[in-house]
Amino acid sequence: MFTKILIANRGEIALRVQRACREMGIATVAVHSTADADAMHVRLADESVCIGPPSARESYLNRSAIISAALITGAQAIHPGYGFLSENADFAEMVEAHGIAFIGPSPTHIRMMGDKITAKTTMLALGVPLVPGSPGEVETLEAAREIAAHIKYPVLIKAAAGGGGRGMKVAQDEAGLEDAFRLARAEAQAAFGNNAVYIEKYLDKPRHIELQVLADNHGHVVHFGERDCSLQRRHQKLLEEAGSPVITAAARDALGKIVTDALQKIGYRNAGTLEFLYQDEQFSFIEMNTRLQVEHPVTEMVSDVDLVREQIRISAGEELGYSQSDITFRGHAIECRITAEDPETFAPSPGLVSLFHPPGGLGVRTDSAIYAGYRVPPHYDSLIAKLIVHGRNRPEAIARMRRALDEFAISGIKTTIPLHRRILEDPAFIAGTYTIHWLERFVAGEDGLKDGA
Ligand code: MV4
Repeated sequence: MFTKILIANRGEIALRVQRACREMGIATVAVHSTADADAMHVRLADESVCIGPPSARESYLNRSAIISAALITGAQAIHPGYGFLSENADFAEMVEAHGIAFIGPSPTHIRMMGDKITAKTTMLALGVPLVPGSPGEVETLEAAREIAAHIKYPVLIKAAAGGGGRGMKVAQDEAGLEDAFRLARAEAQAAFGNNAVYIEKYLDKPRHIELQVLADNHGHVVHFGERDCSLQRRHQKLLEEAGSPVITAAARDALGKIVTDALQKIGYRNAGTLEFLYQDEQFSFIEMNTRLQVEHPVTEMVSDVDLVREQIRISAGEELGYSQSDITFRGHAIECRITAEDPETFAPSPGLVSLFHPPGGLGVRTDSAIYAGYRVPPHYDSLIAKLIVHGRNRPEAIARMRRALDEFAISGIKTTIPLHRRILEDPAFIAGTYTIHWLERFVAGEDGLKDGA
């Protein structure tokens, strides 16, 4: 087992990884920008190294500075967290070339899933269900027309290098196809330097359901059930649940079997998440994330497994040591992402936190790196806390989340806590019938009411 790990991240996820390391008796190295010198992840680490100025490009994305920090401190492994360099295959390769373990999948698998077309053709060949669409890249407008006519409108043009909704265009009918095709290609070229696009049938009211997996280096692959991440606004998730209110145990088991068999065949290792759209009781694979995700705690709460500890054990070459039938799910978990933003306009609200009192009690977990007297810097993501609750069932988890949100005291900055309170009171949320479009309308509706008043 490693004796020292460098954590190439900041904020709550840096603390989250430190916690797993500490429980395993592993020393931690923090890296930080000059803006984060007073940050909690620096204070709580055994050692820290300043890797550059505030801009992420020059610090948390500074690959050689981070690798130098690992070499200087004698860290044997690097955990990338999420975001930043977590899905950068070149970085993973650099890390390994320096004799340091990258706590994540192989560079080959990161690269394979980073290209959405390769990810889809790989999954198709392995028997994972997909949305009807082009088998691969669509290079010409004529080819796009042919495929769209075959799968029927509306269709969606997506960038191969995309993900998270960037470079996506809907064509409602043949008249709209040319514009959608050209725009998607131009956007993809500008945003990713890669104009490859593909086509899918547009699903109008899906849920976003993702499956958590772990694979060791010995051919064992298991899944930890699904998360429902349908509550999003502009591709930013606000609230996640495990399990999904609409997925049965039988459907979960069936999908889990298909997915674990597929990943076993390609020799995938470490943590991963497969994203699906779920509509009319059908799962359709869209993308795979080759990292630990922000919302992993809801899976931990229902499975009672420390996913970061498992990532570290796997990376050190240990076997999982349990099989699928040993993984059981208990109760229901909900996570609210609390950001330093105006809850109505979503304008960023960095600044000095004058008071910080997180909620506690049975079944309540707060993952956060902020404290009273901390100044939220304007340079990074606005996530300041993840509030996670567990209950014996969904109604109990909802009641607990409402209670925890009411207890949460943060002063000095605006946060999205009031928005979460409203969501948790809404009949559509309580019924669990929402799709990926619900939150956008919910937020706009509130604005509409105000404008009309
Ligand atoms: C789709 C879709 C409908 N039909 N694909 C958006 C981000 C990217 N991960 C995939 N996305 C979508 N792909 C087909 N064939 C609708 C979306 C989508 C979406 C997906 C998940 C969560 C929120 C979303 C919001 C808008 C659109």
